[in-house]
Amino acid sequence: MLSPQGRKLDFRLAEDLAQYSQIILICGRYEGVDERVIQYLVTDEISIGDYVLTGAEPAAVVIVDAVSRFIPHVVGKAESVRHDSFYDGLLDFPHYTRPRDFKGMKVPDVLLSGDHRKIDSWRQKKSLEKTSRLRPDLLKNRKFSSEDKKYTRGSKDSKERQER
Ligand code: 4GS
Repeated sequence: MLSPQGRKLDFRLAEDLAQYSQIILICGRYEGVDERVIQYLVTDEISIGDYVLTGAEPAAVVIVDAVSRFIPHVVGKAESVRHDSFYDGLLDFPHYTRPRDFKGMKVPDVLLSGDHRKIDSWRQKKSLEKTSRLRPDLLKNRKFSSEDKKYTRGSKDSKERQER
């Protein structure tokens, strides 16, 4: 059942749910669902965030979308799912498409170099920088490689700033 008192949805829960062949999502409206339904029928309560909807249907849509990406072949490349935000504990790196130059804003040269080791290392660096700037909480329990450490200086400061 979808409910604000449930376990908060994140990528881990979405991936877990993708293992089931069937899921029934129960959506309450207004005051919710009769307590006896919850007691006798509901196995899990899931929340999509700390706010109250008038009906849980949009929350069900969110679950269907986030869970189905973990089902093989729903997303064309399994690799994209693995490289998405959160999956390796980091936010996604920036993406670029054509044209190479848009009003003077250029696609970084490294991405056009064809050197895939350099590209991977640039992406890792950008992911770490972005995560440390926007979501330092995600880095709290991370084991950093020595290369990682170069990119995340200042993340402790931004964490402290956020907590204040
Ligand atoms: C949520 C939520 C929710 C609660 C449905 C009041 C109508 C409403 N469901 N995550 N009754 N947040 N449900 O607000 O899942």
